[in-house]
Amino acid sequence: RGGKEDSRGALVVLEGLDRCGKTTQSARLVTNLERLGYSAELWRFPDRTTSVGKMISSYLSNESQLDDHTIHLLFSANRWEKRSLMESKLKSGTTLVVDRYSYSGVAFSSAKGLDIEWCKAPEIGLLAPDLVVYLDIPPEKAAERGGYGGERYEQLEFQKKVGHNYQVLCSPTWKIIDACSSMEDVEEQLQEMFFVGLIRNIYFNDSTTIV
Ligand code: 2DT
Repeated sequence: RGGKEDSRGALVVLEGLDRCGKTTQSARLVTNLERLGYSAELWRFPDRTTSVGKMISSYLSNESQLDDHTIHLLFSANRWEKRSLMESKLKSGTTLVVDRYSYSGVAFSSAKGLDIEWCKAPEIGLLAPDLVVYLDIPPEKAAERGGYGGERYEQLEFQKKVGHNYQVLCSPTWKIIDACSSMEDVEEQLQEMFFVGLIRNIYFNDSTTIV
């Protein structure tokens, strides 16, 4: 197990509503995989460190306004600018645990009323995950956890729409964890899914429709 040079890393994506525990659990999974001898990295989208990411960050914190289509395409561009690094990391054997990906892109933008097929289009050609884990929490429960910051989208009514869109996007290959369970339970289930539920194709299919 672990660290074999001849096998590529896995692309694992965590999705879910705000306050479902994605960030904590992504970090824990990476720590656990490293402990088991895997090469693993924690990634997140939006990646706010790039110039596109800075525009996104300023939009999210309400410091700037952008047309809904424009910001949608920036989120997508933020994934595209990371695609080649992502591919080379995976090919060199590093597993990437990614906190949000294309599914957030579609679920959030279509919650504003944008056409869902239009929202999916710019994601075509990005790397398809080997495993998508959805941390499932009712929006009301997530809101009770508090800590909704002041960022755009962090409002109950909007999160309800996003939750509905995730259900629309959810494919049978997604693994679902009840995010109301204890942190330890979620952590354990996630690790198990990494080993049991992972379907790792040898080659990436560049033209995969990922959403
Ligand atoms: P964080 O709180 O996780 O930093 O997310 N979002 C995210 C989109 O609208 N489109 C996307 O493509 C992605 C990746 C979800 C910041 C917010 O940005 C939203 C919450």
